[in-house]
Amino acid sequence: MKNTSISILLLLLSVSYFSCKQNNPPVPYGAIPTEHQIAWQQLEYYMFIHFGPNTFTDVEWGDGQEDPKVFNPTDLDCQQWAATAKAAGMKGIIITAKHHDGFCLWPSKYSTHTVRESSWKNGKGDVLKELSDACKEYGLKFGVYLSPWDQNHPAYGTPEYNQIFANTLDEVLSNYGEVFEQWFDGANGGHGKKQVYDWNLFHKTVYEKQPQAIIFSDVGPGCRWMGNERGVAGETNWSTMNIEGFEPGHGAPPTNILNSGEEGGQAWVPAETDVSIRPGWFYSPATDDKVKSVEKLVDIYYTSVGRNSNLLLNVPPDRRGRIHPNDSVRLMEFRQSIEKDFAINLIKDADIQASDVRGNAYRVANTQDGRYNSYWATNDSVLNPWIEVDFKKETAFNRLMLQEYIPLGQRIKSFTVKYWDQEKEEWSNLANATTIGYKRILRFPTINTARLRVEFEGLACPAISELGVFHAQEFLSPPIVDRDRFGIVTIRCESPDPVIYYTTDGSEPSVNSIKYEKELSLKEGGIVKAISVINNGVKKSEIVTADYDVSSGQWKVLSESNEDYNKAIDGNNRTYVTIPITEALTIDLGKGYSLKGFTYTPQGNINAANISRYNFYVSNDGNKWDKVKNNAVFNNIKNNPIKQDILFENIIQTRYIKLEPTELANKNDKYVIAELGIITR
Ligand code: FUL
Repeated sequence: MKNTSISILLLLLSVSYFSCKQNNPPVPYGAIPTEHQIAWQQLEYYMFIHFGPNTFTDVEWGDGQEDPKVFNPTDLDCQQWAATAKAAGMKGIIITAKHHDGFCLWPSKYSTHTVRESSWKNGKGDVLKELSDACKEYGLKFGVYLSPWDQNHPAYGTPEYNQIFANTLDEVLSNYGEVFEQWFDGANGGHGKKQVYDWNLFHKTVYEKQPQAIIFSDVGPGCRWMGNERGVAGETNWSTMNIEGFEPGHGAPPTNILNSGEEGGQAWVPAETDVSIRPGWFYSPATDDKVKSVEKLVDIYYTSVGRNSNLLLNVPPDRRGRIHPNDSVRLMEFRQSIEKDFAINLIKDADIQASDVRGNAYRVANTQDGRYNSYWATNDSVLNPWIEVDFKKETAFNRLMLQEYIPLGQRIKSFTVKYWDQEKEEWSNLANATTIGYKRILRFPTINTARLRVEFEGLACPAISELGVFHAQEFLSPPIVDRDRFGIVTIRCESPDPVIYYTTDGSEPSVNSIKYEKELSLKEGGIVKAISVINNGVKKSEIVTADYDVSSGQWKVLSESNEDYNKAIDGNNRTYVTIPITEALTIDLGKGYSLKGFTYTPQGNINAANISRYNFYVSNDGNKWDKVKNNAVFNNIKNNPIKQDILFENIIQTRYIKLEPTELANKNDKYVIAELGIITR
């Protein structure tokens, strides 16, 4: 059997060698990238910085009415941001020069809500100047985010605003050197004031001042949002999409299209994955212990860079104006972890053959040379070729990396990975996948084999730049801590056979802490920190922190009693209740509490009918109600549906609470609550 396949292979190779030797490059297929888009794609990974008044006021969307004096970093150090980005392996930094509150991080002459009006440096500071200088010093690209939605500018909602926004853009793009990416936010949660944006004017302004800049928005034209803020690009991810007739924000194609792009789409608009290292985009001391784990970040790397998308990872500076040590340490661990995964390309010493090769300049060895610009290609008519890798000995691996030569367009529609099964003496399926694009990395359980084969299905003859096979480390999963509504805490771990240790006094757990053997009770709330360990601590997981307030065991849902409504207070974020929009959710807490605020956990799905605006009431007898929040906003809940911690201005003594929706993130006649909780601690 083995001999037969080798002879077939030799025959095929000699046929392709003697019969067809096209030495001209393949013709590009479909929409293709500009030289700037190619250079941009090769950056792969860079930093997002959300910084502004929100950093100091603990909100995700400032309403533009905040006192500019609140912006007062005590020790701002943009060099520390740049040094951190560089050490993390990032290629640039994009900063929120102006977020939805309209506050400008430079002393703009088109606004009165800027650093000039703040307390920082007595109004003499300029964050864009400091950051662009630091980026130059550290050899990093510099990019700017400007939100067209502006809740402060008095002209917003009038035709004049478009020119004012264009002037603002012009100012930023003229004064801080080269800008590699111009980030346009499509969000517009504004009530009352509506603005019809003049996108043509905005684009013209960008290209006039920074012709090389890649313009980001939901629909490009330089690169596109990939449809969620969780860090998960489509498994199928075309860099092509139809953008004609669409606009950023409300006029954008559905998020599933943004997520996967479109085969044969008329424009080249590659995906960019923007995601925050913390739950929210802006810094909050409340999230210091909620920085994403290395395991999570590595997963995000595979679902972004590994799926033909650049990764824009947000790292929000703290109130000093520095990147918090929890974030920077995590970034370094993340870099090390990725570098370890890809340290040894196992095909370096392997033999590679292909079923077809265009002329000599396109030989299959080009996929092994570590140079993006040399590639393997087949003759024009060969759309279904294969590559075979012979490691010459049993080799263990669990990652496969492929790169298409994108200057010729995105040509591969799907591919199948097979391994040689020594026992059965046949090729067995390892993975089926769809698109490749600039970079695709497949993950699968570790396999031991001497030979590997990739079969392609092309829309045009394939042009493959690089091939990589790696043996990445397996993580020891961190513990999963759950508490039910009666306050009973259980801890488990998905990796097999670890020992779990935990603390409840806030200290870091280690092998000397309490060993988890049975559930514990935390009725009145508390902090659990846990770690998984194997081999007596030789291998450790990351530490997980779960912070609980009083449990809901004694609570009762009073609204139209239907069993399911209890899912809103069952302590489980994975279950949720749907309630008719006309009905509020009322809860009897069983006794009076001193409330600092409440929490709303939405369903974690971007298309869910989560509450985006609400009224909140309290009562001591369940009859007479006080409204403590009136048509208030759950900021950015549509795109980032995470738990909302809402604080009241004063502590309120109450026994009954009521949440009433006034607007939903997605149109529906029912709304969703995964959990409703209170803040007393
Ligand atoms: C969204 C904004 O509304 C968020 O606040 C954040 O800036 C995110 C990157 O984009 O559209």
